[in-house]
Amino acid sequence: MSNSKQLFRISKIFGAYYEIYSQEHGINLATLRGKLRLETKKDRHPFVVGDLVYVNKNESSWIIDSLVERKSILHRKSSSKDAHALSANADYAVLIVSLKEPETKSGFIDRFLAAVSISGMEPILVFNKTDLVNEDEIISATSYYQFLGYKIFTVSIHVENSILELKDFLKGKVSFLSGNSGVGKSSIVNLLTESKIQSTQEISGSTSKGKHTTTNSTAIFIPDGTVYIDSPGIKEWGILHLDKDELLLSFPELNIAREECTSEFCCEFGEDCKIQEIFKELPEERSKSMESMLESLETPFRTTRRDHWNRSEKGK
Ligand SMILES: Nc1nc2c(ncn2[C@@H]2O[C@H](COP(=O)(O)OP(=O)(O)O)[C@@H](O)[C@H]2O)c(=O)[nH]1
Ligand SMILES: [Mg+2]
Repeated sequence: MSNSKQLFRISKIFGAYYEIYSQEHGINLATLRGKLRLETKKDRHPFVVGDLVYVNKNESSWIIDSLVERKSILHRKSSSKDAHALSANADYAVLIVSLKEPETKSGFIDRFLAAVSISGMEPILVFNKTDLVNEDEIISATSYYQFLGYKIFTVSIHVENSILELKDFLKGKVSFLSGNSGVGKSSIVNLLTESKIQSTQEISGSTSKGKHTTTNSTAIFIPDGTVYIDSPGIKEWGILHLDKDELLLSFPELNIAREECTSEFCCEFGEDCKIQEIFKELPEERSKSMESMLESLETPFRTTRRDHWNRSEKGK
């Protein structure tokens, strides 16, 4: 009797069921081993989409036995009740940004970059809809992020082959894809996966199995080994899981000042603080972002906003 453990990746989570994938066995449904289920009673979803797990086959059913240590995990947290792990083990956290219709605000980008900075993933910014703006507008939206050292792509679904460079870059890697609604994420996922079934693939939260879904991320597997983890539209990147120091360090500009700072445990942000000095020199949009995020940390509940996740949690 073969009882050897097989390595799978979690591709979807719904209720007590996990959709798991391996190249050898394809997509299967699995449940948790009883003991694991007891250990994790409080936290109903001990696993996150992207997790690698060892799974046993018990007659005809797959039972998840254990979790492989994560190399990265991305969270967002807008309030004590609204906190989610979005994806684990991705190499890249990709934000699809729209240059126009709708224009993604830099405050949103900066929150994303802050959340990703403690995830173990490399942030990638994809500026979409280049066809709707001129060259100067593209440069003005992207150049500062490029200057800070972030990996940037500029694409349009209407410019033939413009996503090939991105596709090539993501090849063989695990990428978490996000963006606020309307930016063109589904269109880009379709081009990356060369399929038109993306929008129909999304699991509806109203099925009995979908009812207890706490994460709607879905992994998509390409035969060449590339993995895309698609997320539902995210309205706000809550950064309450960061402490103040992590937030400051998430700004490469301030990070430099922080390194030069001699009073290692201060961070009071006082009068003759080096960080404060650099802070004054930040471009207006960046300093607004930081101020807004610092304010979120100080008065966390003022910024709480109901969004997609909250709604899907209702009626439990
Ligand atoms: N002009 C232009 N429209 C785009 C582009 N990418 C997506 N769109 C349009 O933007 C709208 C939203 O796209 P969709 O992929 O559904 O965005 P999602 O909400 O992020 O998944 C659709 O009408 C798309 O046709 C682009 O590069 N240029
Ligand atoms: Mg979409």
